[in-house]
Amino acid sequence: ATAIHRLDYAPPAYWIDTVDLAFDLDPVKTRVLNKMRLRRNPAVAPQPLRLDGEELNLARVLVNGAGTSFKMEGGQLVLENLPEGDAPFELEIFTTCAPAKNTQLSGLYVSGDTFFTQCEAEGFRRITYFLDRPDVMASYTVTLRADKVAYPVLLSNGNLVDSGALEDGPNGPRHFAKWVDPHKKPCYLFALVAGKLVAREQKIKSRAGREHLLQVYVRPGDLEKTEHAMNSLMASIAWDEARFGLSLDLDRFMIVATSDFNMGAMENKGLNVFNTKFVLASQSTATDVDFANIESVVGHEYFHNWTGNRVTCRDWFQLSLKEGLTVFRDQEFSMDMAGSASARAVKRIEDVRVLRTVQFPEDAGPMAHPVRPDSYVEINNFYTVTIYEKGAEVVRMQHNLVGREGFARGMKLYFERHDGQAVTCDDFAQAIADANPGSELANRLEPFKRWYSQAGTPRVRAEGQYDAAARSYTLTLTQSCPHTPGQAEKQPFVIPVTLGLLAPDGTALPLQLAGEAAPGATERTVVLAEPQLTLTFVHLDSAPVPSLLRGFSAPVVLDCAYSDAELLTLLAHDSDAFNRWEAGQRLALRFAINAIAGSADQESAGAEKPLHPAFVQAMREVLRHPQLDAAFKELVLTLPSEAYIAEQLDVVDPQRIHAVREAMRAQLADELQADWAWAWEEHQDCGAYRPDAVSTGRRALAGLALSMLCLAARTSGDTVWPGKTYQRFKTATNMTDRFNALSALVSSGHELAQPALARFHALFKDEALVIDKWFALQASAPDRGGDVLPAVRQLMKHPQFSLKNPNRARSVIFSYCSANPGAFHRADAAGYVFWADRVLELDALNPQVAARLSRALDRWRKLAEPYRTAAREAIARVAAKTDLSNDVREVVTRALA
Ligand code: B3K
Ligand code: ZN
Repeated sequence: ATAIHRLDYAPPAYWIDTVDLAFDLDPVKTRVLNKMRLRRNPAVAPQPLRLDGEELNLARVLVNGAGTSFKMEGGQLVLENLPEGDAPFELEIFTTCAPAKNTQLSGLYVSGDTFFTQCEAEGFRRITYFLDRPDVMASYTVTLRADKVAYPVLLSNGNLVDSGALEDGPNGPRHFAKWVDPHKKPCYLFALVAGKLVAREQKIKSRAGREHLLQVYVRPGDLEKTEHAMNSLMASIAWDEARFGLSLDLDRFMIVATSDFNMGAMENKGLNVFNTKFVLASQSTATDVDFANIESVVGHEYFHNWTGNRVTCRDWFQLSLKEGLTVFRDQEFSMDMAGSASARAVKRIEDVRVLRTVQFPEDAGPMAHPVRPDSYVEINNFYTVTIYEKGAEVVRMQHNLVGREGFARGMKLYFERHDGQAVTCDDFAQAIADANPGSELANRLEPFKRWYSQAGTPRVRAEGQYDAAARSYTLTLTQSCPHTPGQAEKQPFVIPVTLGLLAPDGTALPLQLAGEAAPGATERTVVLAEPQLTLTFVHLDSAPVPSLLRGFSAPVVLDCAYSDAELLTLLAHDSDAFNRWEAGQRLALRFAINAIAGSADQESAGAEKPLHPAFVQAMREVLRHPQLDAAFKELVLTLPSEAYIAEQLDVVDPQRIHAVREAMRAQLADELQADWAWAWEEHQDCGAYRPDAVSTGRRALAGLALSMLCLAARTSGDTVWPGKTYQRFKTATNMTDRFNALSALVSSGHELAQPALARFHALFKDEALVIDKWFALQASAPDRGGDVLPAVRQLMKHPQFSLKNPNRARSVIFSYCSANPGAFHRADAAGYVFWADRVLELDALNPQVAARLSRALDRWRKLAEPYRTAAREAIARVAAKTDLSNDVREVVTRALA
């Protein structure tokens, strides 16, 4: 497979104006009749028509109703003898495909007797021959024909214009449905669904006065679990109208859930297809996190209706145009839904935590790529945290540089200019800047756009100098960016740094720069656009504590030589909740790193107490704080993850990191035992279940308290708390409390964990999404003497395990390989052997899922021996397989490069 380059983009040689598709749906052999009206693109020199196709059986090709010559070249159908001139012509293509055999879940496939499609990025070519590229936008008419008993519901994009009975077939009555999509779209937004489904329905009237029918389709029996998804959809519609003036442009908007899905959900025009995980929720089967995820994913897919569908991507290199922007929009939606300033900060911290633990490593590893990549082999490998989450940060910086109102103006201009078009990341940034002349963004647009073109996480070094005689404080900010594959030299980034200064007693100081007439506000945003920026603040009576990068104002690593005392001041007093949390994380990280370095020549790192008493006391004060919200406390009292600690080190010994972090957890559990008991009593009762921000935070803190109390019991031999936890597990009235209690027993390794797991399974054996949790919890349990890998192998033999179902495969294999470093990185290399076997096994079934798993060893070069050599051997073993998919091939090739 060869790489595709962004600079090779050329407009299509033909346009497809209309597509009329007729499907005879049959799991074994589905017939697809595709009638298109095409015309040459007058802007491009005359050339043959090359249509993409994959795993199709071609039966017939007609041009303007007559047979024509064609040839196959590199999988493409090539037509050379087309009518000359610019007049439209008809092309009719008849093919068949085999949905039941489609284990890749791309194109047309069957999930539990229901037909689904997934076309983004390049699945449409697995349905019919087509110009499978996002800049070809056509009007679609779709007719679905199928057996009526097996497939009573027939759905496609747009409006249902006709339906009725057909002549009986060999299996009895047949019927049809005809759908017309009123909007032009690229083929990746095409969808059909056919099967036995039921729908929750809701009629709404938009602000604009238009009536719409909303439907959430699920399997019979799941209907009562769709209320939250429907509420989230209605909230999304209202939010987009209120915040951006964007209304629903369809009479009917449908969501359909499937349990076999490669990712979270898909924004097909008017017919979103969702992983059941992001639709189905009831208080007894879904956790608070599930409820929040559903709200956010329903919002995300809905927001794509404008950012992605009405304005789409010119080519797949521009993927972040729609994904980064839409993630930014769903993040803002969740924050606005959460309400309070504190709840917004909690969401911000959670988002940054994902960015730093997943995207920063990606940006420092072999798969590093710019937000707008320059090349790829397999586009599916580029649906990454860089495109999505870093892309959202790049949009967020633009938002912050022009302000909330300015950004809304920019969005308006973007749609005025580009509605109905397929455009680029440049077009987006240009619109935001043009709507805000004179703004920092408009003044520095070209250098700002390096965030799109340069990979790697910039580092900002901050050095402060207090001059007592002059009563001034000089802050020097210096930026740099490490090399990334193919990009040795980096130009300076435009880095907005939001900052404040605190007096030693924690009060916020008014900021006045030398040369300014009067003191200003206590917070401002400076822009670091050159390699270095020096700021002198005046009229300061003592050395201030700088609070930098507030709200995580740019996706960078901030290096600042804070003293412990300064960090404790920020933790206790910073008015910026993000930096308050960050100060605690920095302290914890510092103790972790010291303990890891110190334990280098010791037998067992776990025997120490890595945390300083002042830190433990500060944690106690946060935990007991009368004003802070429970959700925020839970975040502060959660230690940085093993993955995040690993990211700070040049050489990574996963076992040592695991041991040190466990020792830190045990210390917090032991030394704050009375405080955890207090926190549990204070927060364990949340009344009737509601998944709102306040009660979610209370349950999270109660859950953390319980797990700490079980951990403390492990050292002390106490049986009271494990007993209470088991009781809680049995009597809980919602999944959050029940699962937190179960996790507390499992993660403390208490003997009650086994009976609890068995009971949990018995209770929920028919709830697939809960069984996924049951598998995942065991595969991600803390390793004790290498016991997790055998348990994982055993789980794979469980009758409910299946490699073909992505959710199930992820719950066992990914939970172990990607989310349990202490268990996965074994000195005997057995974890890596397991990984390589699973990558190869999965690749034969589903390359997209296999390629995700293949990334688990991305950071092998940083590993200490013996892990490093063993990991490389495992990757090399995968790479040695000759018939790998492009997907896995690209990942392992880059890993070894
Ligand atoms: N756009 C889809 C992702 C498609 C992934 C294809 N491999 C979901 C989303 O981002 O909303
Ligand atoms: Zn998306």
